[in-house]
Amino acid sequence: MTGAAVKAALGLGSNLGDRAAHIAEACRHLAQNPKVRLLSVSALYETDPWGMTEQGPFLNACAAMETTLEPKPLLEFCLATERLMGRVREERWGPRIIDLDILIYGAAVVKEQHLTIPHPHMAERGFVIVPLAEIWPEALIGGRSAKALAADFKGDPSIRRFAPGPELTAWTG
Ligand code: A4P
Ligand code: MG
Repeated sequence: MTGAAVKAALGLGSNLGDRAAHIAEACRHLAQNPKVRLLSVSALYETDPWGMTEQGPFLNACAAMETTLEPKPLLEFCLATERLMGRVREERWGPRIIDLDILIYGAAVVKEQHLTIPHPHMAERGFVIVPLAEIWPEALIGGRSAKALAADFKGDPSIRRFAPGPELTAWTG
């Protein structure tokens, strides 16, 4: 990876098929992108569906990385990875084999038609904040740290630690 790298965080979610395998595969794609250095991936959390509640539980995780991709190419990469993995877009907030969201990109604030960073509503979503706080506790969201925001979800039964995150060494050396 050459050039100025920015620290960024992605949120990963899956609620169809082998959810853990889908999250691991998405991380492998990230790790294998020459413009990305994957720093860490959180544990997997099983979380009750938010928004559209008539669907199976999610596995959620967060990944921290350094990247020389600008926000738009990073979004393109996320969408391409979702497509490659066979995601079909049906209803908003509906079931999906993989969802990759850009949560934070350095200190950037982006408000474009197809890209909003920081990811909207993340501070209110335990399924985002709890795994993010695990790997990047000092990340700032609306002036508060991920660690401070995660404290609000302590003991929340809708967010359950499920399994360790994927092993990164196989891809990152
Ligand atoms: N988009 C805008 N900003 C971003 C960003 N920062 N990162 C655009 C990624 N994408 C971004 O997303 C629609 C479009 O959002 C993308 O094409 C991109 O241009 P999508 O993934 O196709 O649609 P979606 O995910 O169904 O809708 P939305 O509004 O993004 O939903 P969310 O907020 O991602 O919520 N419950 C649990 N427990 N765990 C979950 O992971 N996820 C959702 C989806 C609902 N309930 C959940 C979970
Ligand atoms: Mg999404």
